[in-house]
Amino acid sequence: MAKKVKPGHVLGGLLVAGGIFAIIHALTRKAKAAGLVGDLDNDGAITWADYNILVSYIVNQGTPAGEVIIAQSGLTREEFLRRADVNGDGEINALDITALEILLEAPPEPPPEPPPDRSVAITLKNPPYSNVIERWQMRLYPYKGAGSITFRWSSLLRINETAKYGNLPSEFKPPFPLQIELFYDLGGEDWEVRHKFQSYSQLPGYGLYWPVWIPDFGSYYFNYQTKEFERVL
Ligand SMILES: [Ca+2]
Ligand SMILES: [Ca+2]
Repeated sequence: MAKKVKPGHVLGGLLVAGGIFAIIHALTRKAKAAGLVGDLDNDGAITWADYNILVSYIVNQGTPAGEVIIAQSGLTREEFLRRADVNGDGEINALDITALEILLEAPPEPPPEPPPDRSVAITLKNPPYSNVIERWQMRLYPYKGAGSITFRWSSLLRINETAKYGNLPSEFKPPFPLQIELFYDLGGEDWEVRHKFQSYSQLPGYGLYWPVWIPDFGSYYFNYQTKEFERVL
């Protein structure tokens, strides 16, 4: 990081010299905005190096030395002047140094938190009775604690289809228990449960249970052979 140069007293008598450039600047303000205001070395970021350039420019504004600073920036003249007007008031003066200083000393804005993806998707892997099982269905329960009667049904899925539950409300907290039923086709619209299990023994009507839990929101395979959830990458 370049050493910060304090503008201090050197600026006092030099601000008037900016007048002619303020006029030029005003004429070019409509130019298409291309880069970051304040980025005078054109490296894509605002740093103390830009601050030092701005101070040097303002000190030398209206002199050949000022023109050299513009030329060294690699920017077009109008783009340099646009970026040097940090506070956007149409003039380049000490107020822009203050504005740039505020930008530099402000804590960086934390990146916005992406909203959590409150969805669960389960696909079966190695389901049993693969010669006769054609459909499956699943219920997703909201939390590991027993006793909840709130749950989400999947539709009746083909055996290779994924059960998806999107926009789950806040009461759905991982890890999630589940119930699965596997069906075979009786013909017509009739299906018979061939196999079922659940994460709990307590819920009625499900003798089989394996104490396995969907670990989190996200997409998983449930591997019937290992009885584990495998995250879908
Ligand atoms: Ca820069
Ligand atoms: Ca300004």
